[in-house]
Amino acid sequence: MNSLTVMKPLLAAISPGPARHLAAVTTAALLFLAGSLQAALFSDSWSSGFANAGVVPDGNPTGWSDTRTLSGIPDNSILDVTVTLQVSGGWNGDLYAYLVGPGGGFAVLLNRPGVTSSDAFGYSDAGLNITLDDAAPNGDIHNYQTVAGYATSIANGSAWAPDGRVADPASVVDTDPRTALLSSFDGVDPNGNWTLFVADLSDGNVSTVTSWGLQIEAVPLVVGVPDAVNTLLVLGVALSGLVWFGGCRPGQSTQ
Ligand SMILES: [Ca+2]
Ligand SMILES: [Ca+2]
Repeated sequence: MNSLTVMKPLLAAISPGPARHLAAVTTAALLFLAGSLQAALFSDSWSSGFANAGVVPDGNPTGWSDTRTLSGIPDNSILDVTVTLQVSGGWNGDLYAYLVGPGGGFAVLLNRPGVTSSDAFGYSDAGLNITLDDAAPNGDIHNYQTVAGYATSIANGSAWAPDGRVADPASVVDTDPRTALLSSFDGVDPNGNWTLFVADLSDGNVSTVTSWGLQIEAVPLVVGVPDAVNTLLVLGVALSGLVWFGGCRPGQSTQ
C-alpha cells in the first residue's frame, strides 16, 4: 500500500479548523513514520568455534557456554526473539539451558525436560533439533512427550515454547511457574553479547551442542524523541493495517 495515498483521505476526514488540521497533520506524519519503520529480521546461527567442541560436561553444574557478539544491527528495539538449538546424544532430561542477552534479558530454554514430582530423571531421548518461540503451537518443551508425534517434532526443527521455569534445575518440577520466556528480550537493543548456557545435571549420558542460532525481529526507535512517541510508532508498525483502514472513510478503498 502506498502510505501517501492513504494520508489524503485521513487529512480530508478531519477538517476544517486550524487546530484540527494541525492534529491531523501530526497524526498523519506519525502514521507515515510508523509505516516507513519496517520491522527487520536478523538471523544467524553458529555450529563451530565451540568450547570443548560443544561437549557439555556430564553431571556438572559448571556447564558449557557460548557467547556471540552482535553488532551493526540498525534496528535497536527487539519485537521478538526466536532461538534454534541442536543437541546430539545424551539424556534430554539431564539438560538445563538458558539464554542471556544484552541489557540483562534472560530466558530459560530447557529445565530438565520431563522432570515432574514423580519422575526425577525426566525424558530419556537423546538429542534435540528444535526452534524455541514463546508462541509455538506445540507448547511447553518441558512436557514434549505429551504431544503426539514428539519423536519427530523434537528432531526436525519444529517450534516449541521455551521452558521458562527459573526454579533450581536440581529441584524443578513441571508445575513450577514459567516466567523467564523469550519476551524478556522485548524492547532491548539486540547489539551486544548473547550467551547460550547449557548444563547436564545428572551423571551418565553426554550431550553435545552442535548448533544454535538467533532470529531477532526488531524495529528502529527514533533517537531524540520521547518514549511515548516511539511507543506510538512501534504500535503503528504492529497495527498499521488496522490504522490505515481506520484512516479511510467508508466507501474509500485502502488499496
Ligand atoms: Ca515469538
Ligand atoms: Ca548426563
